[in-house]
Amino acid sequence: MYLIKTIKGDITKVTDVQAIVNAANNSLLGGGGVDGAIHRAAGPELLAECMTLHGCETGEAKITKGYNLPCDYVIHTVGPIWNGGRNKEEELLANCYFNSMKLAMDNGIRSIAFPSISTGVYSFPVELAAKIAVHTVNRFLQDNPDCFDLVEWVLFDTHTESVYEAEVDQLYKMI
Ligand code: AR6
Repeated sequence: MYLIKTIKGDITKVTDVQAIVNAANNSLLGGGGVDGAIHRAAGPELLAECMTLHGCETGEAKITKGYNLPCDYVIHTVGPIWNGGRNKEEELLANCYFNSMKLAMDNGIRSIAFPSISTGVYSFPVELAAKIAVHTVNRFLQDNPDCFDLVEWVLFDTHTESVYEAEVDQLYKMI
C-alpha cells in the first residue's frame, strides 16, 4: 500500500522522500520559483550535471542526483505554459506527472514529492492543474500498486494547498 499526503511548505526541505520533482524549463539550466529554490539548495554540482543533459522537452522528465538536498534524486520535468488551453496544455501536464512517476519507478524510487507544476510562472489554472496532477498520479499508483510507498504533494501557498487537499480527499472518498 502507498500513502498520498499534501503539505504546505518548501519542497527543498522535505526529508522523507528519495526524490523531489522540479518544475523546470526546457533548458534545465535553472530559473526562478521552485526551480531556483532547488538549484540554490542543491548547490552548483546540480547545474553542472544538468548541463550534461541537453535540455528537456515539455512533458518529458530527466533525473539527476540531489547533491546538497536531503533527497537522493531530483526529477526535472517541464510543464506547459498556459495559453488558454488550446495548445494541448492538459495533455502535456499529465505527461509531466506520468513521465516523472515512470522515471522514478524505473530507478527504484519508492517515495516522491511533487510541487504544483506549471501553476506559477507558467500560469496554468490551479484547480484544473490539481485535478490532472492528482488523477494522473493516482492512476499510475493503481496500475503499479507495489512500486511506491509515499507520494507527497508539497504546496507553497495556502490556496494551492487547499485545492490539492480537496482533490486528494475526493479521491479517498471514491475508493
Ligand atoms: N517549494 C514548493 N513549491 C514552490 C517553491 C518551493 N520552494 N517555490 C515555488 N513554489 P513555478 P512553473 C511553487 O513558477 O509555473 C521557473 O523559472 C509556486 O508557488 O516555480 O512550472 C522555471 O525555470 C507554484 O505554486 O513553476 C520555469 O521557467 C509552483 O511551485 C518556470 O519557472 C510552481 O511555480 C516554470 O514555471
